[in-house]
Amino acid sequence: MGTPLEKWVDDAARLTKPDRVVYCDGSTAENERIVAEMLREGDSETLNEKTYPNCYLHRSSPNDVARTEHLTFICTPNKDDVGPTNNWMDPGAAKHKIGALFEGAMRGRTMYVVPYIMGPVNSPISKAGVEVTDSPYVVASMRIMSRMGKVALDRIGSSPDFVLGLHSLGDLDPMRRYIAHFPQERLIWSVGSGYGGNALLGKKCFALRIASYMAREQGWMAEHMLILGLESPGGKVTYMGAAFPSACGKTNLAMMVSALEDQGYRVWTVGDDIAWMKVADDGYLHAINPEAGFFGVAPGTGMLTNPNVMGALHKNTIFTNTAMTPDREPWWEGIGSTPPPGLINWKNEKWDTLKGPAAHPNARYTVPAQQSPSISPKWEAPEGVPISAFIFGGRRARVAPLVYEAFDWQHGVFVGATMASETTAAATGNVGVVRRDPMAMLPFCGYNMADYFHHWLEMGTRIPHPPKIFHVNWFRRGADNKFLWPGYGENVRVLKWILERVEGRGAAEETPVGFVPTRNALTLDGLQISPEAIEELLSVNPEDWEDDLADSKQFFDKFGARLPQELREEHDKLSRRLSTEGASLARSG
Ligand code: GTP
Ligand code: SPV
Ligand code: MN
Repeated sequence: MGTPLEKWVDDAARLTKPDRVVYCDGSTAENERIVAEMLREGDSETLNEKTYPNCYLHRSSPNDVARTEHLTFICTPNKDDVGPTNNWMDPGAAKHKIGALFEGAMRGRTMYVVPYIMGPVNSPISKAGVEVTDSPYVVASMRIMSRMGKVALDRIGSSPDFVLGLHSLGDLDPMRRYIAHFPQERLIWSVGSGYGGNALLGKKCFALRIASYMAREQGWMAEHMLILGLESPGGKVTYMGAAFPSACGKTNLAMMVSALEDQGYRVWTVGDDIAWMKVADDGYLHAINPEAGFFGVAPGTGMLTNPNVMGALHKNTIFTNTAMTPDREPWWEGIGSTPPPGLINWKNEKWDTLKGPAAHPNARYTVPAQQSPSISPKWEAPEGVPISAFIFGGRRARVAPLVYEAFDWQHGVFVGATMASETTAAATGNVGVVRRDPMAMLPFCGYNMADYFHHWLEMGTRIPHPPKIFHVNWFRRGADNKFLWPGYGENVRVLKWILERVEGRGAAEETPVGFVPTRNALTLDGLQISPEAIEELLSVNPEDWEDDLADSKQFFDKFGARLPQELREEHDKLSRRLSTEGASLARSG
């Protein structure tokens, strides 16, 4: 009796006891009702209807503004299967503990059943999910971020093949907040948070944590990567995937307005946060963007840094925790205008400088992908796009050069596995502390990261034309503590060198860490940057790298014998190359 979906929804309703259950069809009429409900809850308001039609500002609870990694759990029977970098709970114990918080949690509220597809509707790489939630903000956001409603319901039908997600705002008390994943059951339980990555369950919970688990079982990859196409003169487009940790520049790179447009280089956006990839018949790894919208960081986004994003945000957009001008327009630090008198901050107070930033540093916009002027004509291609380069990167004030290329796949996996980055406001906790964040997946890998490294090494043997692997760092600082590299649209200069390397051109110098562009290999015309800055940006300092190696060794040691031997090998090889280099520098110096 009833489909697997209906049965599961009945169970969820028995547990949470909502007043009403609404199956969402994704229609415009339904969205109007959802938005009205969102406005009625009092934490959202309508923005200027002339300049921002169909746009809303949502304010989340001040203690609920970012992902909470310490409250995020992977629940498998065996603790070793989640590894040293994940929080673990026994599935039974988790059901007991978190089940008590779901008990009656939707009393007096509406339970929305949100069926959705991650990925283009007709793509063989796509997957279905269902999120049950009592938050109209989550429903409205999921409608932007995924293919939601009837199209997903039709696909699921009477099949049991979908990822289940149960979400309730609960009482929003961080003491009663849990984001729990049960990968073996394809199940997510999230309670006590209304914030993006904790509450929009199709995104990090499904498309990365559950999907990475499935990908390993099934021989594909789910990665925290943007997907872009770099068009070169003549119109050829080369696709690249780039993994940077949260708030380290994926959206901005994927949507950049190229500084070399007049030379024929242009960037097309396929995705800005997540890539699902499978080996295709042509021997290339093909990537789809499982999402349908962008949940992007607002602060720092302006007409100077990213006109494409700014152009996309003037309609059908939900803003979260931005400030608002007296004209009811969204505002944030870095938007490009001075704060107008009468500005209301993200906490809904009259702002003054003593109150700190007017927008929360992790304020976000949720916008349909097709509104970006840079959206790729291939962004919904069912077969995905063939990936020629992987780019790892992070925020490193020191150590990592602007760009370098790994010697081969195994070395590239080592480069990804030893990535490190300064922490940001995208997660609660300290900001600006360097931590190891392998492949930008530290908070998102749904199983033991040692096994994840194995999977990466294994994939290398299965892809006839594997992507070349690079590492970038837009965030290196000079002695004055300022960024040495202008970033944003100028990053295309680095993409151009990467493209040249992929095509077997591009001048490079071999260093202990990999191939670095020779001093004149980067196209710098039209850019005001001193030769000294370029020198510093491209420099590889053996002493800094020795320190970094000691730190990555400590990180590797956490995994014990489960760490692939190949990574220890690469660590030793780098160590040897550095000491040879250090010795020859000492001789020549
Ligand atoms: P998540 O959505 O959290 O995964 O973040 P993301 O990786 O997409 O980062 P995003 O592009 O939103 O950028 C985060 C912050 O870094 C914003 O404040 C940007 O303005 C800033 N940023 C992005 N690219 C650059 C760059 O090339 N140089 C500098 N200096 N800042 C950048
Ligand atoms: C990130 O933190 O990497 C994000 C935002 O993309 S969230 O959806 O909250 O995870
Ligand atoms: Mn992200």
